[in-house]
Amino acid sequence: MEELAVELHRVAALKFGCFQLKSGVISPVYCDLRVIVSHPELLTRVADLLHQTSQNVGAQFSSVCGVPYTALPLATIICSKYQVPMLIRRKEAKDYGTKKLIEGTIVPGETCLIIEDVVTSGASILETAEVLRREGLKVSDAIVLVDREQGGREWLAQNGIKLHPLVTLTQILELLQPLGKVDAETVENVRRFILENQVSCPLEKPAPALSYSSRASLPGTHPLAGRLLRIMEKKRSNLCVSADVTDSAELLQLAAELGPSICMLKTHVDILADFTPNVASQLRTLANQHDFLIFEDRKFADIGHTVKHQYEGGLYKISSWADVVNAHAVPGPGVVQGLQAVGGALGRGCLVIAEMSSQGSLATGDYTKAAVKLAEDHADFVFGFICGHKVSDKPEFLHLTPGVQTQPGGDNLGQQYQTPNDVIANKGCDIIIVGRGILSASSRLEEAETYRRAGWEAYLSRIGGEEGVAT
Ligand code: 5BU
Repeated sequence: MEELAVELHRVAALKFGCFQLKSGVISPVYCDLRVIVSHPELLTRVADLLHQTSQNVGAQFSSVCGVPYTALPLATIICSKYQVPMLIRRKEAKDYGTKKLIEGTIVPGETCLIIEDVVTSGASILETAEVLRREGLKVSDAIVLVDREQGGREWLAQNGIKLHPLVTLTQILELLQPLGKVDAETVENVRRFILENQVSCPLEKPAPALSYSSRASLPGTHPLAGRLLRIMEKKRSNLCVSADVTDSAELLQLAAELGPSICMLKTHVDILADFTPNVASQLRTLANQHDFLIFEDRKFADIGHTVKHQYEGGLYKISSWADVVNAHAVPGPGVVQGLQAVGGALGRGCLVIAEMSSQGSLATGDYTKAAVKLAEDHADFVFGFICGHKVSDKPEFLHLTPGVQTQPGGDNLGQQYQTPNDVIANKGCDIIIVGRGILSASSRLEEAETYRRAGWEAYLSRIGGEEGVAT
């Protein structure tokens, strides 16, 4: 270990002095272990020691994954020398919609060992572990060259990962000081720095969820999403009623009666037996009067050229009265671009269907990720998702969830229900879409109010507020 400490110091992988970190904090020590790639002997020695540690601690594994980038060559040497299959984690976030996140053969159920050069908070290790775990692999141990002792070990332990460092920062100092490589003052400064800069465990302190109204004014929020978020806050409603009726008079009656309780009315205009343009204009009047948005659940899914016509023309002229429409991601960007060519100038907005509530839906995994990317790439027109759980961390995007009833369950044609509390408080979505849960009640208004209250209370519990403080 003494030899290792001296070598790391010699090649300036460890520097002592006064360094400003990315966070702005001044640190008396700087670990730049990337430089070891320029010192093949040291690189091989470190790889050997990492492997030896994995054996000493009895770690069981079938593959090794180095946290990108510094640990990649270390993992490569270990895998090559000791004949262990390697996995490579891709780091290019941009490609995540279309490219694999892990290269190499994944055998779900097997255990992968993580290799890392230096650990501070443990966030990089955990990120890598999460990607591996999502692919079905088990991760229980991480071997690391240097532990900065700033809380990473504890955080990883809470997430089921044992951290095994070759050496800690304190041990390095204890080895270097008697050799005259660092003075007593430096040792003391580093000790104090470690004590005063413990990284708090992100899991213990989740970022507070933003309120609807604060999200309304974010610079990246689409104007229509901003309007919707303000309506939600003003009416204390995250309820969208799915007005799945086949008679126009009933639709208008529903909009008039439930208008004050909802932030949005969802229609399927093509199930109306007696649609006329006058129905659309009366619906518009009611929407303006009661301050809710109209969402035509048309689920466009064709090439851009065709959806332009479907949106603007035909019998329904959807773009002339619906604030919001939705689109499947399956055709690729053209579908959104075609819709935007019509709706963009009218101030309309679009939701991308990232997931569906129906049993056996194919909109999962990489498809969902690609749908999120499609939305992010067209954020000047797409302002959210239809989904069953929160699919994007960007607070500018809204998550709307169909398949909601007070009792979980389903119907006999594959619909699956979650409760308002599950959708809003646990899954982190923003709007509940309720059809039959309200439509089949003897008093639709009373039932709508029950859903509105349930959705709103779940929202308040999510943002950690109480009635009256969600501003
Ligand atoms: P329900 O009566 O609450 O089951 O009606 C749900 C509505 O939401 C209905 O109009 C569906 O067409 C719509 N929906 C859905 O249920 N699931 C989805 O994934 C999508 C839309 Br997209």
